[in-house]
Amino acid sequence: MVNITIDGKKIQVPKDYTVLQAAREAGVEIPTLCYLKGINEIGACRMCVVEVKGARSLQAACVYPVSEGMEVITNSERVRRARKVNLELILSNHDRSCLTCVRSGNCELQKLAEDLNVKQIRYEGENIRRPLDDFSPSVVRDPNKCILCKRCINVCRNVQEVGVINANYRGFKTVVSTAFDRSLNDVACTMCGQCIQACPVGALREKDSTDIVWKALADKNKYVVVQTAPAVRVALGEEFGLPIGTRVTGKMVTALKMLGFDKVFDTDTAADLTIMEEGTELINRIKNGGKLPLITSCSPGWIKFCEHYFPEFLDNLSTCKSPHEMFGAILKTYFAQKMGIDPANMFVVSVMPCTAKKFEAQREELAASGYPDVDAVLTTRELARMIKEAGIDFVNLPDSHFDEPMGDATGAGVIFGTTGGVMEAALRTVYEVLTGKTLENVEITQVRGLEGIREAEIDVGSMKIKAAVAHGLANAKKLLEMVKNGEKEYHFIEIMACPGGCIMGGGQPIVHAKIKEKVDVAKLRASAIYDEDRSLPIRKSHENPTVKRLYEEFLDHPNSEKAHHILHTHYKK
Ligand code: HC0
Ligand code: SF4
Repeated sequence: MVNITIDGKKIQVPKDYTVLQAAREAGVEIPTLCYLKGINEIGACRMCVVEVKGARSLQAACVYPVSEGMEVITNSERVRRARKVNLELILSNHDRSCLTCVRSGNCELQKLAEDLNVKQIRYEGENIRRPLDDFSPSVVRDPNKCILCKRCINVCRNVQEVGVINANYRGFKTVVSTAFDRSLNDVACTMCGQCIQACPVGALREKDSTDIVWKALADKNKYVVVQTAPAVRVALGEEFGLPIGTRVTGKMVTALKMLGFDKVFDTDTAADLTIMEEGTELINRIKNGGKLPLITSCSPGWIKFCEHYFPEFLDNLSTCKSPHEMFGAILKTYFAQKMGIDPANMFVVSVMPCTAKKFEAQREELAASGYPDVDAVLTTRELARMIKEAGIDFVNLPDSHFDEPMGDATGAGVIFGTTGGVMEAALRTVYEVLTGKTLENVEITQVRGLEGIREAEIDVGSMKIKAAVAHGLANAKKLLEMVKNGEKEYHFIEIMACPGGCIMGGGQPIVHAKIKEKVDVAKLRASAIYDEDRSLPIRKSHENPTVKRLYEEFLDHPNSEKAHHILHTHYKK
């Protein structure tokens, strides 16, 4: 421990602390912009400058280490002036079309300008106009709004270990871009959207699909169906000021009905269907000497990562489509027949916490009826924008239920939304199928938690299933390397591209860096997911009445020829 003084306040802090950490512990507020705890601590924006007695120049608190006897001043005339000049310089070279920016109201730069009382910009930058990169189906990059904080670069490189974006050129010409300034669509980007989550401003955002959804809703010839992913219901409320981890399932359904969707369904139902198909696939691969480990295939960011970086594992992927794609395929076949609707006139919208799902929906492999299984994907944020645009008072809405005849979902389906959930849901079913016994305690806690890689051995009758879970692509890479080297052997692996799983997807509400520093967003959203599981009367996928009826009336049995045709696919090298 060392003794330091901040603004006259004497405190003791660990000797490996930075001045910023010490100040925040002492309750002293220092503004930050490029700082993102644990991810981007590079002192680039110089918004956190402070005076350190004895040091000639001002120091960036986020990188300056504490030392015994240090005296720090965070709020002098000199400090305030320097911060303001730095901020004005950043603003002088920033596209300030704030009124029409998707991040207006949730922009860290805008907030800082307000907090630092910036009322004019005394400098006029050269303002080089750069082209927008909107060729990716998932992520739009606007270099004119970029403030070069490098948070996106570090998330992509260190958390996802993809590293497709970097700082190109030098000095005033510096731009965050890809190698040779190609589009994100033309490099090995996984479309995970974690860079959007890290961006403090509007330089990175999702490709907007609200217009095509409004258009479909207005088209009298279209039967427009919407489904909502497990993770959306525990985060959508944040867009309307509700606390992180608030469950808004019933309000969300009401809002979707008010927006004019003909049917509102739950992707959780299809998650249960996925468990039937994927659980059967696992049992078959184990019994018949098939390719192991079986690896989950529901996270499209992970699939794209596998295609680019680990093609040798493509045959390990489950052939199951992801749940929302399965649902789309069922809607345009079974449901369309049942309702007497031509699938050509059906428009399926998925509301997802994910940007990669926009890319997935466009994949040619995923069109069982001859039409795309899913026509449009909205992120959680885009749905919130549509609700606001329609003038709906979301917070005060009453609850509604998902529509029949596909309205049943189980707790197993909802836990898909957090890391470890697919594994737990699968094990709940596989255990009962293989042993013929009832699983008394459905909560398989060995696979829960937020450790990057988790392992479990589950007794199922006469055999043990060796399982592993990884979330975040750096962890996925680590796990796959171990499997490749023969260091580890498993029957079943769950991989989710985003750290925390879908609850922390690239399409979820964006939480300010300062809040992320104080609260564990993933933990709060995950516990809401587990609460929802506990609140449901059925918690095992194979007990879902809608799924049972689907097999009786249409699919025959899990992994049947028909199920293979409609619900499965194959990702090729
Ligand atoms: Fe997920 Fe899904 S759980 S990928 O994480 O499997 O995006 O929430 O909708 O499809 O169900 C995302 C979340 C889904 C799918 C489901 C799966
Ligand atoms: Fe990197 Fe993911 Fe952003 Fe692509 S979407 S640039 S992989 S963080």
